[in-house]
Amino acid sequence: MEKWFFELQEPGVKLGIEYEDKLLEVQTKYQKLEIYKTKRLGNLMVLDGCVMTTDEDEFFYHEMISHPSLYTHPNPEKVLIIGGGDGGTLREVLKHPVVKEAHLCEIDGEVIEAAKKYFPNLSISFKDPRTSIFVEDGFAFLDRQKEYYDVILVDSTDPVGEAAKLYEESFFKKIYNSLKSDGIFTIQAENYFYELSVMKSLYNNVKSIFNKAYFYFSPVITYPSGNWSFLMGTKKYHPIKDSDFNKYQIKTKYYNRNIHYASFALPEIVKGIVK
Ligand code: AG3
Repeated sequence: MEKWFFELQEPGVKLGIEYEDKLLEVQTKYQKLEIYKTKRLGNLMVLDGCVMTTDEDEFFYHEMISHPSLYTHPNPEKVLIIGGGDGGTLREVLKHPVVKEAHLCEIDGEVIEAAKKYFPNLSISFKDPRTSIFVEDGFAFLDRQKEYYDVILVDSTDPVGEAAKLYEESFFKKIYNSLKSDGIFTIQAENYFYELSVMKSLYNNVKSIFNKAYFYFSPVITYPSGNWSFLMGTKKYHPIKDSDFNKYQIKTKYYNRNIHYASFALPEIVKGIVK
């Protein structure tokens, strides 16, 4: 008997992934966490019914949420990740030899524990000596860190439920205050095929705090529409003019210099929501 996991990605549209075993199903304090061993995509993590990551396609998302900011900032020594409990973003951040401190602030400790057990390839950097992990709410955490970080990355779930507040203006104000005067931040930003209005309000919220905001894009095979967006807010630097690829090389599967430049090209329908 075939066993399938389905995510209802949009009314009338489901993504199906065939699996061999369900490895975990728990209701944590914050969300329902499921892990599957799939036939084709390695292990799959699901939160509240939504695909978070799979072993096979995780690199698109984790490389692309990290490297554009880290190659735009000339010296990203102190980096904070909010969310990102699976460790994939942390692993990418720590590929940069200039990073001295990588802080991960994840509200749900059970996601971190599940990643250690079921996603060794993602959670590998929890042990890195440059890593500090904080299991707490990002809002409260940011209040204690004034002008401390060079880069902040927000690697969260969709803007519903507990995570909705991570997409609001008041949160971006806190991020702004926790960044140094030339800091950069990037947040995962849904997709323009189904969620253009979400992207529009996110853009407006970021733009009202940071004077510069730039969308960029990447495929992520298992996410709604298969094409994902990220939004970068910067205090000073420009992702095309200021990015520097000569400083050092890192090993990636998707990201490179030309992908960096190309990813910031705006489709016509997105041009309509930015100013
Ligand atoms: N964070 C963004 C996941 C959004 C996926 N949405 C969905 N499947 N409906 C992923 C966290 C991975 N570190």
